[in-house]
Amino acid sequence: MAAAIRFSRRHLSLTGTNPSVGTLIVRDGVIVGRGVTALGGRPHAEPQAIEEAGELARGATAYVTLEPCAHHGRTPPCANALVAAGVARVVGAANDPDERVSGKGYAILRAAGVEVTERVLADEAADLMSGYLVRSVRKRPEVILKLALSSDGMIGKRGAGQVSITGPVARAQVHLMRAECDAVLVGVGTAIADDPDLTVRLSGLQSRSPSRIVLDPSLRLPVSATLVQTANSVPTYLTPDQNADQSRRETLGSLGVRFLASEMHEGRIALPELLEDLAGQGMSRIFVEGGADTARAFLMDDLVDRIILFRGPDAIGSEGILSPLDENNIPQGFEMKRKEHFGADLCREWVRKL
Ligand code: AOF
Ligand code: ZN
Repeated sequence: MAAAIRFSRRHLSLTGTNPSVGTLIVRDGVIVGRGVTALGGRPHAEPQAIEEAGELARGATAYVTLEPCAHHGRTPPCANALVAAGVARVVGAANDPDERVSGKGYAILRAAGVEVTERVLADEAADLMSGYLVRSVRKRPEVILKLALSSDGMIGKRGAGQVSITGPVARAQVHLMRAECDAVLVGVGTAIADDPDLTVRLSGLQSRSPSRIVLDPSLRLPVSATLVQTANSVPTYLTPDQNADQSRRETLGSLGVRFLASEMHEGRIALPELLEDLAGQGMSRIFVEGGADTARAFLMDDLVDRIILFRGPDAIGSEGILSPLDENNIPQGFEMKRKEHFGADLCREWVRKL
């Protein structure tokens, strides 16, 4: 199952609103078929693994990271496909909250005499499907807040633009995290001060840059910003409110920038409504990268599902911008899931229980 879960990671953020599921078919200790949910979400993992296994599936064990589906979508139910292939045993990890499936997939298998073992490494599998699960349960995309803190708890330096707080290994990890999300989101203050790319610049994964969203109700982002200048190659969204300047909007639009209309609430963008729009665009995981005000806004609205803190070894000092959050004031309801060194930096991750 651990191998099936690792395999499922391959298509994370590439399967639309469907989770990226992994299936391994094993016979006499040998993997004879592999499947991962296809790009866009279909076909599902199981039929691909069954096809690869061919006749070898008969009497074999299938490891699936999500309960096999029981509904007739664009493809017949995966539970029926496993039965038809003659699989003797199915080992499942995460349960599926989708009411068309929940419990029904396993019931189809058991009714056909297939031996079923449920919830093997269920938490590990669910962790890789968190976008899908949060979307199902909370009816909005998963919000992942990432902050890089200096040793003295700062996330930047006033007037200094981008300052490097973490080293190259941690930065590569951040790029990988971006690749596994549907969008990266920052506030317009950060977008102006840092002029970031917010892309994935890892060898072999450059095509995995997610969409970029800048919270910018007044369309303050300059046309010369890197985000605007590269909007034709990586989808870039701004969030004008109803008072935003129409001619600016046209100029930005002509450069490929896209827009998500935002409602204002007490002088700030209404985040629940924005997230609803993002869910409507098919997004399941939003990676919030700052700055402090944006992080605070998501935290205050109780809209953060996962917190990732990197701690660098160096201090920034009195010119620093204080982080809204550190290891000692993680909100209630979060559980630490990971503590790992990347070079000289320490990464800790907390997840809010579903
Ligand atoms: C599986 N294997 O690889 C995946 C599953 O719109 P559809 O017909 O593709 O169905 C989407 C639902 O299928 C989704 O909500 C989830 O319950 C399940 N995803 N199931 O057996 C897979 N990706
Ligand atoms: Zn299926």
